[in-house]
Amino acid sequence: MIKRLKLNKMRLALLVGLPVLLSACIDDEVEVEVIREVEVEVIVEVEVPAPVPTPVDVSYEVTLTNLTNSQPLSPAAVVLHADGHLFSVGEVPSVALEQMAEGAMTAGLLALGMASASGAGVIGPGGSETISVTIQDVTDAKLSVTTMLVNTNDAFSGLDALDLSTLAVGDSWTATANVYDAGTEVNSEAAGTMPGPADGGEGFNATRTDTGFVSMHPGVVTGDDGLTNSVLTVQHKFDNPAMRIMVTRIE
Ligand SMILES: [Ca+2]
Ligand SMILES: [Ca+2]
Repeated sequence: MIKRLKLNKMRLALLVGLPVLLSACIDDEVEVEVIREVEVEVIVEVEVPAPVPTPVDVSYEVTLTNLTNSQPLSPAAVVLHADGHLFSVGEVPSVALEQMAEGAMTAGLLALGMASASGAGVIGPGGSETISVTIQDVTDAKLSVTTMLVNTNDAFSGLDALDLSTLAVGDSWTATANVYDAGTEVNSEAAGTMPGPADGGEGFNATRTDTGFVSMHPGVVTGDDGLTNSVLTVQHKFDNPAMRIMVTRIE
């Protein structure tokens, strides 16, 4: 037996009126179908996207000064990276480092950075250049710098993975940089083997003919030292350091 009742028509002072059909089996004999109108408050949750913060520029000026007597420095690579190293003494050099140290090619090293900048040109002995590099929202990058001593087979100077996290706006950091041997090309100092103005010889060569690891550079042997096939003179010799590096965070 079905008993149909209309019960309790309700109206709430809220939003939407909806007919609701309620069926209930009360016992074996009575089934009550309740129709009532209720008003339902509909709460619609709308996801409002969080405001996108405006990127903040973090910028550095890197001033390089050539301290050598007669070793032009190739256009420098200034690289901001998250971690890792561009070079490490005792470690096998990357091809990108080999290309820079033998032939002043920096594209490979520059590509390793979250941000990077290239020097505008050669820094002659006694000269300096300030290179700016900017990254957004990152204040704990590592800074690496490399440049080739171009009157050598594979000597370079630079800085590896300086932690910038403590450098506040306006702060500066200064150090002198030593000369390293990339370990990829034997230091023959012979005519035809060095790309700088003393020789005008070969730059990068994919063959590796040296120790195979990065080391401090032992120095060049020149014609004045009695190496008859060397195109270098005593003026091309260098004692560490070869470059001064000043880093200033400007924003
Ligand atoms: Ca070498
Ligand atoms: Ca090589």
